[in-house]
Amino acid sequence: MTNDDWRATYHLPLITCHLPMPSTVCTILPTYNERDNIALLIDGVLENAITPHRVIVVDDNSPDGTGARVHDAAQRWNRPDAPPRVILHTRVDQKGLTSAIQCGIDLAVYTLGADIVTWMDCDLSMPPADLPRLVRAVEDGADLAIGSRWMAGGADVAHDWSARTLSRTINLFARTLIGPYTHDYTSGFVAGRAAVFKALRLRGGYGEYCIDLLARAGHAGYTLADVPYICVPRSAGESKTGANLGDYLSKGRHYVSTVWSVRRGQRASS
Ligand SMILES: Nc1nc2c(ncn2[C@@H]2O[C@H](COP(=O)(O)OP(=O)(O)O)[C@@H](O)[C@H]2O)c(=O)[nH]1
Ligand SMILES: [Mg+2]
Repeated sequence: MTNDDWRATYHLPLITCHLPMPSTVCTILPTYNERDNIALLIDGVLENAITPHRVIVVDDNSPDGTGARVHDAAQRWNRPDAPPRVILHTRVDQKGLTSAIQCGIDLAVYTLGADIVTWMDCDLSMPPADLPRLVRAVEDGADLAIGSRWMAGGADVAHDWSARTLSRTINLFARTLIGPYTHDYTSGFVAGRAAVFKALRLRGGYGEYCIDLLARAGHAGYTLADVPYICVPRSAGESKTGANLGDYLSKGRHYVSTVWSVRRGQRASS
């Protein structure tokens, strides 16, 4: 007997239930020498997940053995009868943060069919417990959600006064020149709809890619939502961009020139 036969025989009303399908989320974790952070981060992301959630680690063949730690985590999380939740993608012939994130996005969107893609640093400075709030913001209608330090509820307790002042100043400059699309153009803690990444590819170097992506997305009419979070100190290992005033000033110079070129691009296209 089919369902319809049962209904006809017992005069049952037809009840249709429209439950929203949960989004499938894929988090890209770009790593270079994050041996002592990566397993904790993978566990944190998957334990806090609010929807079907997978992790892709894009590791540039880290000499410290990060890949082996990911392999161990995959053994714990993956089941033979289900799609893998932890995927390790090792690159041997390419290096760099922007291309690593883009590589992960391509795998997530075009190979795994993810609805929402997120990424974050793998030093535990961006708490994985905050990730669901970014995912929720996208599920609630934003095209991109940005973990933001420079707004009410957000903060940076990882860096000293000079680095914080420089970051705030650059963000003020970016908001003034590019537009008030976000409070944290240099965030690097992002979640977004797959459709956005089908339309926009990452470009530019470390950190600059984030200014460039958020500016182009805002200018193209996508909805950006800021989600406050508190950036905490790196848990273990070393920063790849350096942590002294000279390093911050050098980063700042690249950020300022990116803001200028984005602004010029906006003017040329409008
Ligand atoms: N795959 C890959 N990841 C990188 C590379 N450089 C940095 N990362 C990762 O990018 C993230 C940000 O780097 P981090 O050292 O935290 O920079 P900071 O936040 O400026 O101090 C971390 O997860 C790094 O492991 C790279 O060349 N390739
Ligand atoms: Mg970091």
